[in-house]
Amino acid sequence: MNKIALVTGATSGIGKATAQILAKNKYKIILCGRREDRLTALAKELSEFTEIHTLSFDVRDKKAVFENINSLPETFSKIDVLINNAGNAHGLDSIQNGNLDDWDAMIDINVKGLLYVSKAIIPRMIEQKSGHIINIGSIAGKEVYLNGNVYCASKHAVDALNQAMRMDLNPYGIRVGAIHPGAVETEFSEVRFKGDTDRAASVYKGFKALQPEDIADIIHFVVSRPYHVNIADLIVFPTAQASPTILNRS
Ligand code: NDP
Ligand code: 8X3
Repeated sequence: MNKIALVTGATSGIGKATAQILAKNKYKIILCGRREDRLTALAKELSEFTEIHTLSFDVRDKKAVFENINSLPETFSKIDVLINNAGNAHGLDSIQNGNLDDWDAMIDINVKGLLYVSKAIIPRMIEQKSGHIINIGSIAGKEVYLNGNVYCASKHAVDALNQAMRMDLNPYGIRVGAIHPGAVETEFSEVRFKGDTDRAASVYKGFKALQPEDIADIIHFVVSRPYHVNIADLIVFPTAQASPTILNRS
C-alpha cells in the first residue's frame, strides 16, 4: 500500500519540492498551507502521479489545526510521514529594535505551529506503532547570528523538540529526525524582508545557494531508508557556505 505523507508549508519552497518528489515516488500526499490557490494548483499538478488531499489552515490557529487534521477522510487517515516544514523568518533586526509582531509570528508559527500539528498527528502514529516525523530546523537552530535573535531561538527550539520527540516517541517505534539547511533559495527571504525583492535576491547573490529540490531530495532519501535506520540530525550547506555568515561569494 502506498505510504501517506503530510507536508506543512507545501505551497512554496522546500515543502512544495518535497511534495513533488514524494508524489513522483508514489506517496499519497496531504498538502497543507494557507494559500488555497497554490494548494489547488499543486494538487492538480501532482494528481497525475498519486492521490492528493489538501488542507488549508494557519498552523497558528490550534482549533483549525485539529479540525483540519481530524477531518481527513479514511483513505488519508493513516499518516506514515509528517514533514514539519511550515515556517519563516520575519525581520532581521537587533533585539533592541525587534518588532513584537515579527517575534509573535516566528514563535507562533515555527514553534507552536509545529507543536500543534505534531500533537494532532502523533496519537495516530502511536496507535499505528509506526511513523516518521521530519522536523525542518535550520543552521539558525545550531548557531546564532547577528540580528537573527528570535528566528534563531525559534529554530533552536525546533532542534530541542526534535531531540525530545525522538526520546518520548522511542517506545512506539516512531522515527524522528531533523534536517537543518543553510541558505536555500526560496521565498524565505522575501517573507523575511516583507516583500523587498531586491534585498531578498541579494541574499543569494555571488554563490550557488541550495535549491528547494536539493533538500527535497535529501528528505526523500531520509524517508526511504529501511525502517531500522533513523537519520536523526542533518546539517546541509551549499558548498559556498561554512556558517550562517561565512559565505564564499564571487
Ligand atoms: P517559503 O517561504 O518558500 O515557504 C514557507 C512555507 O511555510 C509556505 O508554504 C507557507 O505557506 C508556509 N507557512 C508560513 N507561515 C504559515 C502559517 N502561519 N500557517 C501555515 N503555513 C505557513 O520558505 P522555505 O521553503 O525556505 O521554508 C520552509 C522551512 O525551511 C521553514 O521552516 C524555514 O524556516 C526552513 N529553512 C529555510 C531556509 C532557507 O534558507 N530558505 C534555511 C533553513 C531552514 P502559506 O504562506 O501558503 O501558508
Ligand atoms: C534560514 C537560514 O541562515 O538565514 O533558516 O537563518 S538562515
